[in-house]
Amino acid sequence: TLALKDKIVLITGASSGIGRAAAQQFAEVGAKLILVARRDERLQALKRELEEEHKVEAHTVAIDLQDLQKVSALVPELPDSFRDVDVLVNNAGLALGKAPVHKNDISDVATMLDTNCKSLVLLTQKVSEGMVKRNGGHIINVSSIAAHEHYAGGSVYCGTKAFVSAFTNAMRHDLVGTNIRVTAISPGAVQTEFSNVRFKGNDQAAHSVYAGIIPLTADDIADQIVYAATRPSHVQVGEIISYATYQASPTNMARVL
Ligand code: 8X3
Repeated sequence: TLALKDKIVLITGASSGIGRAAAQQFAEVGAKLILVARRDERLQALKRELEEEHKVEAHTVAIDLQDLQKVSALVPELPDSFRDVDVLVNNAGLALGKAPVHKNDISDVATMLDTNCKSLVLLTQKVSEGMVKRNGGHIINVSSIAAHEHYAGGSVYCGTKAFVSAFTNAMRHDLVGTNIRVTAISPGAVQTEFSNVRFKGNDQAAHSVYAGIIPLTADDIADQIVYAATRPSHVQVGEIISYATYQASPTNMARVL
């Protein structure tokens, strides 16, 4: 799509899952990528792949998004040719554990709040400053169906995603009257490393999340992100909520396959 040719797209959590798939799909349509994640080796491999296969430029930033000083410094430290971000994809986020509220692990709680909420707010502030000056841009926040439908063992994760959705909708008010678009993408069951992270390497627990259904894929969600980003400039997609077909909520899946 011509609309994204040479546009600068910054993606957090770009080394795996939805973020990685989004980087590949944006590269396919000729965007320049800023890839942000912790794992530098994976970022370097992805950068090489995108540059070789799609002939686009990519810049990597290997930081832990929990480090708010590094998040603050991210935009000022970008090379000049990457500084004017056109599309910000706040994709990085995680769930840790499924503890009930009276047993929440406070260190897990802090990691979820820092990554899913605090760092997203800070990076959005830093990138949107430039977007407001240039009067244009698109902020795409990856939320979850967990923002809308809450479940036992998800008090903090669901809370962080409800935050992401509310933050997204409120900032649309702040930015109304500008050419900046604001979108939330709220997926259901997507098979990525999400559940391996949530269950801390208990692969059987992770696997059972998707048992008996055909889960969404990272590419399915990347497709929605690129869809939102490629609408004509007068069209602002507010939110895309999607489920696996054999899923009706985070906890209601027909495991019949
Ligand atoms: C999606 C995963 O289990 O909260 O974020 O629906 S879940």
